[in-house]
This record gives sequence, structure tokens and C-alpha cells, in this order.
Amino acid sequence: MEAAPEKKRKIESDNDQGDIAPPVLCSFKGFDIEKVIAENSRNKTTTIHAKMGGKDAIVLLEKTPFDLDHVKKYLSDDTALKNTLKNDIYGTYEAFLPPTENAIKAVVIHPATEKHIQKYSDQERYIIRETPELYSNVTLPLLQSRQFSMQWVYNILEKKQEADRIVFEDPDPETGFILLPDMKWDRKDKNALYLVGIVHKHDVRSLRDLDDMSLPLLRNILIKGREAIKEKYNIPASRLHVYIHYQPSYYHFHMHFTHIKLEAPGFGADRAHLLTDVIENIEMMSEYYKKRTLTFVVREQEDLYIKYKENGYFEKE
Ligand code: G7M
Repeated sequence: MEAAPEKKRKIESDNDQGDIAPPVLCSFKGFDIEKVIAENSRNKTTTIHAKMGGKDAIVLLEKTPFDLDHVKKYLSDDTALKNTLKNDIYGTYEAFLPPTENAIKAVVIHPATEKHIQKYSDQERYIIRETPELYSNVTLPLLQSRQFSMQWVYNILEKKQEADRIVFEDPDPETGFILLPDMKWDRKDKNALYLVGIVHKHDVRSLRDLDDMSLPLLRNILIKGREAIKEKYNIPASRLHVYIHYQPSYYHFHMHFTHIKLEAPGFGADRAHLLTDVIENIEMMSEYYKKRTLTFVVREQEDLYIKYKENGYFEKE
């Protein structure tokens, strides 16, 4: 395993303004819509490519679940009703909740790079079965040639951002990690709990790098992550999914902790690997994740898809 050198991290930024992070917004003033790049009526989300101050922005809008503590405010004088159907005892209405109850979730990425626009756009998807040889010859060289955009990860590990959101930290440089809410979770609905555990170590890129040397790290994250979630949110291990994405979006090793009721994007059989299974597989065979063929899905604008296509992977079909 190769260590990420300290000096390389300077060029790894999500933000093309270097270290200057853009200010917190208080409205969408100045945003011009370029295009709706993704839409999902089931998840009630829409993703917009916009321009702000001459730079690209991504805005993800998501309708949030009802907050049952506020149900009294929903059924009150303050909610205006517009009738859309009436038949005997049956009526349907458009209900306009008071503005304080009407918040939707907005995630803004600004300035956004071309890669962000690709990542968040609806695209055709393809399955890849990555043998160890394909990993060494196609995937790994691509990962090594990329300038990863992981400033947000370093900001968390160095407590420069999101420090007030940390749920738990084990500072051990070898087996330690920081557990905090994923950007996708609004921290209100416990049934939608979504935390990420980010390791302090810098030399684990993904599942492919794991072997029996990683077991103390993996077991530590599983045990302490579950304990911290039980203590803070009173959610037991039997109600939690703890898993690793392959491929991940960011090649600094991290874990996903989600509530069992949440249908988390990326929890499919083509991306999620349960941490308990990963530990057991490595206990049985240290080189398990180095020797196995791993399946994952790529999207047509991703550089991994393009690389596999260039290598003739899809011609065999
Ligand atoms: O697919 P992958 O395993 O790499 O997942 C990375 C996770 O990190 C996703 O679930 C993202 O929602 C989450 N994430 C991404 N960013 C940029 C941030 C961030 O800035 N803060 C937090 N808390 N989570 C993030």
C-alpha cells in the first residue's frame, strides 16, 4: 500500500479557488439555471446545473419527509387548501403548508467542476466485472493518474470544517476514524440516519487495498461506530447497515452507516459491501479482495467507463 504524500495533498482540491472556501449562502440570488440535469420523482429530487458569479454550480433539491412533531401545524388554519376533486365523501386537495413547514433540502456545490456536473447528471449505466488483472491494468493506473478531489475529507480530518457535527472520534492514526453525518442527511429524521466514518489513515484507497493487516481498523470502526450510534441516537446494531462502496466516489477509505429503513442510494448489490461480511471474508482469506472479481456499475460519462471502453471491455459482449 502506498502512502499519500503530504505535499501531494495541496493540489487535491474540490475548489478551483485553492484554499478560499465560498461563503455560506442566504438565498439563491444570482443563480441562473442552465439545465435540469437529473430528476427522480420517486425520491422527489431534482438536480440543476446553474451559473453563479460566472462559475458553474450544482443545486440538488430534495423534498424532505414529514416531521411528525409538527403534525399539528400541518392540520391547522395556517394550511390553505385548494380543492382538486370532490365526489360524495371523497375529496382531494392541494395543501399549502405555512412557509416555516415548507422547507426542502438544498445541497449546493459551487464552484462546481466538469466532473461534478457529470457525476450529478442522469446517465446510462453499465456493469463491469473487474478481475484482479483488470484492476491492475485498467482501474489502478487511472486512479493513480487522477488528481483526487478530496479537500472536503482533509477538512474534516483536520477539523477545519464540520467539526461541530462530529459524533465520535477515535484519534488513533492507525485504527482511528471520525464519524459524522453524511452531507445527504438532514439530521432530523432518525429513520433516515446516514453517517460516514472516515479513517485517519491516508494509505487505504478502497476495498481492493484491504487484507488481514486492515482487520484491527475494520473491527474498530464496526465496534466503535455502532456504539457511538447507539449512545447518541439510540439505534441498535440490528437496525443499522454498515458498508463500504466499491467503487467509491472518493478514494480515501470510509464507511457508510445508514438506518435500515433508509433506501440509501448506493446500497444495491452492485455497490455496497457489508462491513461484517468484509471482515469475515478477510478472516477466511487475507487476500480475498485482492484475488476476487468485483462487480460495480459505471456511468457513461465517467472516466472509468471511458477507460474500460477504450480497453475493449464492452466488445466481448
Ligand atoms: O461513494 P462514496 O463511498 O465515496 O461516498 C462518499 C460519501 O461522502 C457520500 O455518501 C457523500 O454524500 C458523502 N459526502 C460527500 N461530500 C463532498 C461530503 C461533505 O463535504 N461532507 C460530508 N459530511 N459528507 C460528504
